[in-house]
Formats: sequence, C-alpha cells, structure tokens
Amino acid sequence: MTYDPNNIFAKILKGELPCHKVYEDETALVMMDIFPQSKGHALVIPKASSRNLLDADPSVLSSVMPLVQSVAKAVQSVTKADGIRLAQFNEAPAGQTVFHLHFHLIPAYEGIALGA
Ligand code: DGP
Repeated sequence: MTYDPNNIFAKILKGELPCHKVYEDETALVMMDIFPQSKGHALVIPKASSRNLLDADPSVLSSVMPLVQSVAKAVQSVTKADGIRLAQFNEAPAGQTVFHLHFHLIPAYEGIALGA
C-alpha cells in the first residue's frame, strides 16, 4: 500500500482545503471531525506522509503520542465528557476511509452510546 499525496488530509495540511483547526505545530494538526461520532470529536493528524500505523516511522509515533494525550485532556476538559475513546484504523477492512495517519479522540457521555 502506498501513500497518496492527494488524500483529503494531505490537502488540508497543505491548506488546499478548509478545516476547523484547533491546534497546529511543526509536527501535527488537530481539527474537529466533519462527521463527529459525539460532541467534541477531534482528529490528531501527524504532518508526516504516513498512510497509517502500519506505514508510519516510529519517530512519528513517539512525537505524536504526547500530543494525543494533551488533546485528550483538553477535549475532556472542554466537553466535560465522562470518558474519551482513542480510535485509529488501518486499511479499509478495518474501517480506514482517509489514508493519512490520524487518531480519533471521541468524547463519551454517560447514558449516550457510542458507535462500535
Ligand atoms: P477513518 O479514516 O475511518 O479513521 O476516519 C476518517 C475521519 O475523517 C472520519 O471520521 C470523517 C473525517 N473526515 C473525512 N473528511 C474530512 C474532512 O474533509 N474534514 C474533516 N474535518 N474531517 C473529515
């Protein structure tokens, strides 16, 4: 499997498509998911050109995971969620639809079921 430099997230990272950006630094961008699974669903997107976890350089993972944790805490603080689901999909059979590495942070609320 190869990396398509024209995938939607690559275009967002290049500024060719809009997004609801909540954070950006030299290594990653954080934006709100356009199809949220719950209120406050955010995506952490490393800027490196990785298709997914199977393709990513370990250095990308080690630099992004502290940001994933920071964003999880920020999302929890802002939404007052009762829990946060971290999700990440690799290849279409596993549910990946955008083929640029990203991490979902999905707030969970007592009494409101999240999708599988
Ligand atoms: P997946 O590849 O299944 O891990 O999920 C991709 C997610 O990206 C999905 O929740 C919907 C979201 N998404 C797709 N296109 C766009 C877009 O153009 N902008 C934003 N903000 N999110 C998008």
